[in-house]
Amino acid sequence: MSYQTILFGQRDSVAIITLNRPKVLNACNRQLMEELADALKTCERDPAIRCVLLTGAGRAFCSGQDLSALEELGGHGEQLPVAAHLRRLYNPVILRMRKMEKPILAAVNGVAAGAGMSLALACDLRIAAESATFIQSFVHIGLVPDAGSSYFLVRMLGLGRAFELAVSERRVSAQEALELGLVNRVVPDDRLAEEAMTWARELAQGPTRAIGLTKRALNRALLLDVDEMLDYEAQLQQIAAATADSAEGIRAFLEKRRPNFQGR
Ligand code: LHQ
Repeated sequence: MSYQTILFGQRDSVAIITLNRPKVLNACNRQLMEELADALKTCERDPAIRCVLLTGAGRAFCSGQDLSALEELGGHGEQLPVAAHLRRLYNPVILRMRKMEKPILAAVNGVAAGAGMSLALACDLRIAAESATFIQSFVHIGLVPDAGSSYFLVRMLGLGRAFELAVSERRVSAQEALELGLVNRVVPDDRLAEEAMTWARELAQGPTRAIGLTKRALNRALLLDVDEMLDYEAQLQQIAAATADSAEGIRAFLEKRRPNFQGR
């Protein structure tokens, strides 16, 4: 599939997906969501890809649903089939991101608004430029958080702070997002691309299976009781311990050298 609304490249086992509609701050229309889903499918399936880096072209990360393209949904006013649109285009992308057993790093280069903020939160890690901002734009237009924003916010912030953010018109700065735990790192704007790539490369050189299984564990840890979780950890460890990378990690430790993981 050739893409018009995203850029898709690969460097050093890192797939780089750039949302690319800069004139509308990378707002999501139907085509962008379909292309993003397709690119994520490739990332999932290609064993040579061991980390995904998601970023935006121009001055924004993503401004959420393209509000000038609502006619693509078909219908209007009360008849606007928003639920069907979310289920068809957004929810599969968010699920794919959470279920992909590879690390996904968001390089948040500018504003992340509405479902654009949801996309950033659906990544495993976030590095933000100093000037990046985060807005739960939904409430500004009389809507509720979607594309996973309510799920992620309440888990990352706790109930009180999630509610405050979801119903406020406030833009959260990168620094505040760091203090709240919404992003992992903040770097000067002109360092973002390089720092993000360095981090993505490090992640791509890791034991990919163990990292993927860790993601599976943390997804489940949000839902299970401690006894069930202990058992689930034991199951996952059985799988991880059988990987070539685990054998290499143990061998490298005993030989006092750095491991050379192959992602298997
Ligand atoms: C845009 C957008 C945009 C179109 C900037 N659409 N053009 C909802 C409904 C249905 C189904 C599925 O899901 C959803 C989920 C959602 O995501 S709802 C939330 C949708 N997003 C928003 O409400 C955010 C709207 N944008 C803004 O509030 C501002 O643009 C932000 C705060 C992001 C950035 O502000 P500024 O830096 O001041 O930029 P700007 O407003 O001047 O935008 C630059 C251009 O981009 C401008 O076009 P123009 O022709 O005047 O240069 C905007 O119209 C366009 N743009 N976001 N979502």
